[in-house]
Amino acid sequence: MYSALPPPQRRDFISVTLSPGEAAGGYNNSKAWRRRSCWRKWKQLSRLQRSVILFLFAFLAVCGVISYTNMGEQWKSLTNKSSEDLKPEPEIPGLKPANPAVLPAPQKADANLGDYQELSPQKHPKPLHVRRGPPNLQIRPPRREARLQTQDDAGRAKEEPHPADKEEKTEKSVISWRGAVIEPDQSTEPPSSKIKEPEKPSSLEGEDQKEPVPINERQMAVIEAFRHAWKGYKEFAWGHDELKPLSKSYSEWFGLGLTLIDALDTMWILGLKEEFEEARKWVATDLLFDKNVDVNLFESTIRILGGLLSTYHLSGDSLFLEKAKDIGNRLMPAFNTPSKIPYSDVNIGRGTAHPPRWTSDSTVAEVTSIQLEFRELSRLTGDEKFKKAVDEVMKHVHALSGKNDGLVPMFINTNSGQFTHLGVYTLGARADSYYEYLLKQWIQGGKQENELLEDYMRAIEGVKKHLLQRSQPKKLTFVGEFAHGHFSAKMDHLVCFLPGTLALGAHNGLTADHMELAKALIETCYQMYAQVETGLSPEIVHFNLHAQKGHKDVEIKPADRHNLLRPETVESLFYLYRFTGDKKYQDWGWEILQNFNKYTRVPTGGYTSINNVQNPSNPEPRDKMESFFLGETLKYMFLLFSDDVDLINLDKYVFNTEAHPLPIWAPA
Ligand code: DMJ
Repeated sequence: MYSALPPPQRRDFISVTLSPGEAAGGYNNSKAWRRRSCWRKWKQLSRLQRSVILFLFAFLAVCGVISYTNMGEQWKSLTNKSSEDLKPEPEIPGLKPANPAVLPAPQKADANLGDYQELSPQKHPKPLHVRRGPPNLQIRPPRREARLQTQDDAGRAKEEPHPADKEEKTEKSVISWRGAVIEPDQSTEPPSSKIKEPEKPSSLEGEDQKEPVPINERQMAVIEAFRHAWKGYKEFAWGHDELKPLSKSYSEWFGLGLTLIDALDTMWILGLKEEFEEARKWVATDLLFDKNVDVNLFESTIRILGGLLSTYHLSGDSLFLEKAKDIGNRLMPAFNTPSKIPYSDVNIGRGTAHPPRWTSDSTVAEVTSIQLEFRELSRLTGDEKFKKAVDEVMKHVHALSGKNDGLVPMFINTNSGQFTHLGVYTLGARADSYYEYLLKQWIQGGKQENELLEDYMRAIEGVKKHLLQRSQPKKLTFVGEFAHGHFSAKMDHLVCFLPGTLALGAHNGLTADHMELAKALIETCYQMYAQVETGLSPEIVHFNLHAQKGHKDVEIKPADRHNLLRPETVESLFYLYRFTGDKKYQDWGWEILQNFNKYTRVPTGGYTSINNVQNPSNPEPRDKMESFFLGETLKYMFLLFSDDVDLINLDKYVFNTEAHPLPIWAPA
């Protein structure tokens, strides 16, 4: 019998066996029988017994009514209280951000509360607030109104956990560079390779409610410079890629409003809400990616995808995430190559990709400096395909032969997947951000992906072994190039990202000598400005290896004496100032800003690249303002002059190579 029965489908079933009599008896019959027997029993009781029972019933009924009324009162007050807790904070006039941020979902606050209680049951649970108005930023818009809001928040802040409690939580992962070799924190679980749930923008996760540091005069000067640049762009190039400030027109590269998108998060950080609002409207109505246009994968990733993602994080406005998803998807055909090393160009309207016309190579920097953005896009959308595609590139390059002590050649073939043009090693154009992204991906992923760290550490050793030299007469440490067995004392201005990256690594627990090297190199980058007639660096310098009377350390060839308003030196000054607090870095940045104002500012609006940094009386304006001047150079200037470490906190954000801050993922 048992074996003939089908196996139970679920473990929690209940079987009831009815006896034939019960089954046949029927429900009504048995109920009537029970009624009759109760009545008979009641009749058999004495009068006293009946009275006692009736009295007990009456007493219980009265008690029941009283306790019901009390519970009702309590319940009413409880529900009133919780709905007050959930009521949005009163809005403070003038404090609304340019775009109201997406409000945090109440259940998210609940979830946080749960985590918090679980982690530290001895601490008071955080009160549940659903905030309106400006998003609770880890960066705070540096505005006067923001300060007013913080005063208003003061009472509320009392209810927040003590900052020391928070420090206690983060202490483990923040390791100072000071003091020899410091092991990175490896105590947390490796990040899951599977993306599970879409993430929320980081603006909604901030806890900080400290008093914002007031902006100072130098920061005001940056705001003024930005406004001047923006005035030119708005008047003569609105919605186009780049401003041509002298001819009062514009140039088109992708036809996607490159300057506007690159500048979005800078406006947010500088607190320029009117400008931000106007630009946001353009993104909402005019930024359309359904265009038959070829874009460069790397440039559109770092500027457009990166700019949209960081603006989404800072503002909490889902418009930017929607646009980021759109462009991200349209760039994916680039990865359809035999080797999975992406092509350099994609037609975002047609969904086709191809290498440049003259070669099937991509540059190494291009294919290895799109990872921060695509990985973040996967995290936000829950769609793994973006991360998978770019991680595959990194894994492939990690395993590839042809490196020289961790230094990579400049080109990689999209068919074979092999490095090409072997034998030339530089930290400048075509390789630069490969090194930068090794470190930054490692930081982004919570310092768990050891291959990235390995490659980075090996590469820096390679730099020390093959590319470092000292100039004469000032003995400046510089990074040259190595071509087919020969050292060349040539250094691109692009290489000046390196001091900042080294300092960031040291701050994240890598060896203290990286910080020493960073300090030496930033001095050199500063000298690339200071030793030049206009106080502005050329695109490329050659260092003197031998002392010669009347010669400076820095030599400039006629073809290299242009300046494109590039950010790398100010970028590194910012990192160095953040991590050392040495004011000289701010002073150097201030000199550079003044020289930009002196030689590149166009009176009718905008700034221009120049052709000759050696001729103060005629620096030969080139009539072009690159989008990175607003996206990077002015943003890093503003951050450099700030003393507020929470204005883009470097333990919470990592900048992409176009200065767009993306959140560091919490360890799994
Ligand atoms: C920017 O687009 C990025 O910083 C890139 O990594 C290098 N070139 C420019 C700025 O110089």
